[in-house]
Amino acid sequence: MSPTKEFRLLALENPLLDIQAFGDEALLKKYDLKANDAILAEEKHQSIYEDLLNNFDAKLIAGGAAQNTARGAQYILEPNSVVYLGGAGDDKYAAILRDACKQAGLRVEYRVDPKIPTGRCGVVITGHNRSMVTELGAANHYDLEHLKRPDIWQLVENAEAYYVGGYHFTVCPPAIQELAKQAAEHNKPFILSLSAPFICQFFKEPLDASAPYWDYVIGNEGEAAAYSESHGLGLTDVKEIAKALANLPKVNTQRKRVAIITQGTEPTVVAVQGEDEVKEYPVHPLAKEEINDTNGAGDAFAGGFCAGIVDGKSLEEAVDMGQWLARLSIKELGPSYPFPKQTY
Ligand code: 26A
Repeated sequence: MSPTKEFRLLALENPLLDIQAFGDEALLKKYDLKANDAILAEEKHQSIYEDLLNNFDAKLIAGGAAQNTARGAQYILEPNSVVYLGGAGDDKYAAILRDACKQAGLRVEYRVDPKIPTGRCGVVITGHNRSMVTELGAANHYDLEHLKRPDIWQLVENAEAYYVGGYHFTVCPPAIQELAKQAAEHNKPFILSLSAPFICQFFKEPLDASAPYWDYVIGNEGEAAAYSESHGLGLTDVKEIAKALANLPKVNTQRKRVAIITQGTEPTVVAVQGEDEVKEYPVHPLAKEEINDTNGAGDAFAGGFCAGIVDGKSLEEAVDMGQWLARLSIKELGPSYPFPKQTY
């Protein structure tokens, strides 16, 4: 890939503002939340945002999983390397997001819906866990029309790699398929994150429709387990699940699929299509007292990994870049990266 070209990586998903606070068991119980999960808000969750802001000293932090990844990749790559697409409102929260992305040097092209509020994600931190409750708002209205707008489509055609956050399966699967096909037709890498167990369980159909296009599929141990269960694989071993993912049928036969499964502090598992051996890469150690919170750690891993792939690094080095960026993000509050910038 050409290092002088601009906006080589194009990412798509749901821009959200995180309303993040340190909470406790009682708060999780009040809203019927698991300690480590990501869900869409239901009626019973409606008051959590005000509750976090008023009673738990919540902070407003730029979020949206793939937007975090896009900021992360841009953190490592040359200026003007990454462009991010998604739906937002025209309000205070959108302004905060735009500002954070601008500071990170990330170009955003939002589909703006002035009538609908920007999406928000309540994040409850307890220990090393994070529980997320999302109200998608304007992010839920992203559409194919925006993707196909001539100026946006030009960015799509210009890009040399695509990253899609699996959370977007709840929003606009046709847009995901368009990017997937574009990647396969032009032999560009298509990178997908499984994002959350509920995507594997309840959005199986659009997920499976995109699977033949995955050149890289990234997930964590919980998502791998949910994938195995919802697809009747009968596998519980993470290495075996990674192997199964790597060997699913594939459209672009010029690239072997790679499945990457992170496991928190346990080694990152990497399986390559057609290869018997599944590799394990230990994570970069981090002292307990250096941990701020794990919100966005997986997104940061994906950001570092994408930067490596876009820059033509080896698989091993791309994994190392992912682990490096995840470690940096865990030391920050929320899905953020340290400034002044550190270099890989
Ligand atoms: C559709 N859903 C549920 C979501 C999300 C989401 N990003 C997009 N769509 N639910 C949580 N997040 C984001 O995940 C990040 C941590 O990985 C949060 O905004 C948080 O920044």
